[in-house]
Amino acid sequence: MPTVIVEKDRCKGCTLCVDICPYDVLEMSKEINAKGYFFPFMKNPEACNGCRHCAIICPDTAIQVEVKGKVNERPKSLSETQVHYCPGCHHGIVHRLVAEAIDALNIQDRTVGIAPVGCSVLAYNYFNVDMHEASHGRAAAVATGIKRGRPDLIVFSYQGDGDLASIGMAETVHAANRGEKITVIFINNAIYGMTGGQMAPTTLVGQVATTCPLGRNPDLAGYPIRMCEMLKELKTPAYITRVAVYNAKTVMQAKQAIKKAFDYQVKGVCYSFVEVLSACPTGWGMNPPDASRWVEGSMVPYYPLGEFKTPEKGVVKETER
Ligand SMILES: Cc1ncc(C[n+]2csc(CCOP(=O)(O)OP(=O)(O)O)c2C)c(N)n1
Repeated sequence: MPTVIVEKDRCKGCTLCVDICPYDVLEMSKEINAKGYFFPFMKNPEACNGCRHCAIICPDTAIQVEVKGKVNERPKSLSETQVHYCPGCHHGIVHRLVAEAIDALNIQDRTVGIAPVGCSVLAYNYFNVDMHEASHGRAAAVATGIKRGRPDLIVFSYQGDGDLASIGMAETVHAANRGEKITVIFINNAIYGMTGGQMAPTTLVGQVATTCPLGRNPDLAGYPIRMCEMLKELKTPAYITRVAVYNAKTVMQAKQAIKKAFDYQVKGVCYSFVEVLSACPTGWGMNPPDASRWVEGSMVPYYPLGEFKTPEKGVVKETER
């Protein structure tokens, strides 16, 4: 019988695992862990079929599922350090996917990540690769410098929507247009999370933020910027895609996209951009399962998922540039 193994002191009690389980196997404890959070346990072990959805959705890598003696391994490129993100924040899921891609491509010893300013400012603590901090919005410029100086390295930036699409918009557009051979992971949570939930360029029309308490008004703030749609109009960049991580299926699709974006760089193809629609339960004032549902129900209709540009489709070939 499969077993869900919970590292209870890593858990932040977000309940995403309980919510996602298709067989109602898990329940939250009545006691609290060392950090003061409730944590899941198997209330209904015989119902578990080992689908691993709970482990796939856990933002804190607190869950492993043992199926026929095999356990989902923690990626080598992810450090043991507990992420500081709020319960149910999707940053933790995306960190794991990035680390899994680095492991799968066997590039851990030559990968350099650029951490932004925003909630993921401490990303340098969470990846077992060389990391560089950039000032707010400047990750693309720092990545450009490192990649041009050391073309043998695999360079990625990890940036929020305030960092990448607001203060860093110019750097982003020009790095894409120059076709820098970097991989960009863009976390679109429709808000400035770190600074207290202010309106971002990506905040949806009508969405409440601390700087638009009546909801975003396009007469005053314009419409939310769709980065993939904008960047795909440039001739140069190779791979532009939008994914999400609100359920097991989308997490698996995001995993493929992130791996592809790194693989293109390994193969010498230019600029890859992966936008990940992400939940910010704290900034949105929602519980984590509702925040994940809000990504699906409110963000996806405005920010459709899918590939906008791929090198295979012949939009950019290295020799054409
Ligand atoms: C030059 C500069 N301007 C403004 C700030 C304040 N600031 C810090 S993080 C941030 C926005 C973060 O939002 P986002 O990039 O969307 O990331 P999130 O925190 O949501 O993950 C801002 C405006 C700063 N640190 N430096």
